Amino acid sequence: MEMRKLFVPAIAAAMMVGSASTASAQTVLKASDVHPFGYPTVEAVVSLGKKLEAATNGKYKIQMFPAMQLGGEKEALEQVQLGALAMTRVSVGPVGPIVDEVNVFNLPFVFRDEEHMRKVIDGDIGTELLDKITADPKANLIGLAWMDAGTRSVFNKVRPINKPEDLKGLKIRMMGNPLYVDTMNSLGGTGVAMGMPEVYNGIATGVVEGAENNEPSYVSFNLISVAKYYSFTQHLMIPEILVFSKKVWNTLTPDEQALMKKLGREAQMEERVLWDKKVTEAMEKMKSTPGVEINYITDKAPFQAAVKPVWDKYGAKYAKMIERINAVK
Ligand code: GTR
Repeated sequence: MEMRKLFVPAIAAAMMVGSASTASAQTVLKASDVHPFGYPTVEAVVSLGKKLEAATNGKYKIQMFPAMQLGGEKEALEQVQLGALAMTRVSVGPVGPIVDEVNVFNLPFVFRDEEHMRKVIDGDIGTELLDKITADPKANLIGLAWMDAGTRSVFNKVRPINKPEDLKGLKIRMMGNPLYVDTMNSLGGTGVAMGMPEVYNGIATGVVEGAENNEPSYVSFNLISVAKYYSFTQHLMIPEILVFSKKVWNTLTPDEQALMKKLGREAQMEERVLWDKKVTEAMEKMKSTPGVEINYITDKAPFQAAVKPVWDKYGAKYAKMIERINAVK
């Protein structure tokens, strides 16, 4: 067996391990996502689970808890750190306060466009930042894969936003990361940190006047029914991340870990195909929903100028990384 193992690729070896242990109990790896089934990030992880089950001959199975069944992303990350969940797909937003290096992706207008962002997460920088998460001794996480979450724009129930001044007096929900609250405050609005489970009611009851997100989330979380003005401010392009529990990871064999990494990379690529379709669907829904008003902003310069204090405050320590991100063509 040892000799044979030397000559077979890691993946085949992992399969052999699986087939040799068909009699033993199946290990259920619990996964979570704030989005429902059908959403690109959820489907990419479900697909990863099917492949994992096949490749290990049923030794492992992924059980998905979607749609905020287990709470928001902060809670999910805590569960993964403890090992109660094997993995979760979250925004880079809530990972920033745990592993500071990834906060570079949370800077407003850091990517030129989505193609640029994809090249960065697929390339050396993406791999390096996943490894930084894994290497962080206090994070207890394994950075497994990136996913695409398009571009975030402001929506609210008061008026369309065409210039930063239009945000004056509006309380806008941001994800729980001080960098985002500062971003909204610099843009002219008032940033309010809140978990996703509170956003719908928050807007409906007027705790905040709006929030910001990509088109699929605006539709999927049904925020479209409480905040009718969607303005393409496109101020943040935050990738999503699939993190694995270090505690659970350490129970996998090296071959199984290699298999998980390979499947993670495949999930990264599969998700974006689903993503592009989802954005088109969401736009159709937004255009066909009575009362929804969409406005495009052709000149982003005033918004980019407004966030200069955020760059002054947070940008300096990422200067080298930002240079490298800019150099990705
Ligand atoms: C979505 C993202 C989620 C979560 C959510 C939010 O776009 O997919 O991971 O970050 O936004 O605003 O809380």
